[in-house]
Amino acid sequence: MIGDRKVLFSGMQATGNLTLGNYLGALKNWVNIADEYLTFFSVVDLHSITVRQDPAQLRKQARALLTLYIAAGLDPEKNCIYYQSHVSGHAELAWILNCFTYMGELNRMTQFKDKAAKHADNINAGLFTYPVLMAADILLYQADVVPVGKDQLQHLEITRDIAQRFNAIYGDVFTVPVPYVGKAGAKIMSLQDPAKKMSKSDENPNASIYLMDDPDTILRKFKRAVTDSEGQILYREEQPGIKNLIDIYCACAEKTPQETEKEFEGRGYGEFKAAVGEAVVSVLRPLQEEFARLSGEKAYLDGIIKQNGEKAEYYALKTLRKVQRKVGFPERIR
Ligand code: ATP
Ligand code: LTN
Repeated sequence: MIGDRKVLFSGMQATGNLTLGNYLGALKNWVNIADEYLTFFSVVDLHSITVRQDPAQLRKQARALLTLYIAAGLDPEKNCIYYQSHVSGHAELAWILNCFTYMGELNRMTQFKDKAAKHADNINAGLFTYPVLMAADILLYQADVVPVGKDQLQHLEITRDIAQRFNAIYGDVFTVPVPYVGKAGAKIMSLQDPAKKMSKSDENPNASIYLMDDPDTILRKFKRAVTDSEGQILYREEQPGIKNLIDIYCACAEKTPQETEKEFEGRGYGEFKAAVGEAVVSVLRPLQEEFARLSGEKAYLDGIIKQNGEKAEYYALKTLRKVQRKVGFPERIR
């Protein structure tokens, strides 16, 4: 809480091209619930460098991501949209929280295990302590609610543990946050392997729909999506490919799985896949148009970046100073 307002924090890494999974699992929910909260939406570029990045590319992607937050419908006058690296409190609090987090806890994180396996040549300490930086992001703003996709729930759990541990020693310093997972689209799966989540780092471009894909590409990828030979459009675990397509359709067309089953009863996969493709195209088209328009507004975006960076810093410092005092760092003499 800040004053009498509940706080919402979330972020995304500026790595690679965003997928439909990122949009339906995270960004779309942010837009839906933002009005109820004092919000902070960060482009978490500090997290991005846990995996090796090309500097020019990272800068470009971070700017594109920030632009996309706005294009998706987050008004930057009302929502604090900013770069994590512009607020040094994230790294400072992360250091302190590192000293309240156990190796054993971090060892259990499945994202670490997955990423370590994927980047066996660069298993750096930042990759290992990634969840602590994420905890710092959230706790720095006294966030009550953190909208994320299902894959991030374990990180939310460790954030809560760290906050509670710290509070138990020093009194009520941090708000203990709860995750918010949207109803539809919480876990969009790969179009080529419905057992795997759709991921921006997937090597097979046909596995993911990218937010900037053109309509033909989107329709083609859905046409090629891996399904089964059951031939019925039913929402059940035995048909993971079709279930995933129903999830996507429901999230884009604002329908329930039951309504979708009924709508496509007796119709073939080809027809259904085309309908899913069309639903996705209609959701992405306005987003792409707004993104293109905003990208040309350089001065406007620069103003937002400066203004919101300062706003974030203001709130971040409040918590940081309190934490520094609590752990026993000397008072600052001005
Ligand atoms: P990477 O593939 O590089 O690990 P990612 O695609 O998982 O990245 P993140 O930046 O780690 O993307 O995640 C941003 C947000 O999108 C998080 O809230 C995450 O839960 C959500 N998200 C990512 N992939 C999916 C998905 N397939 N379905 C639903 N939500 C997702
Ligand atoms: N780890 C998250 C990105 C992230 C985040 C956060 C999400 C970094 N800090 C704070 C919510 C709140 C991911 O999506 N991979």
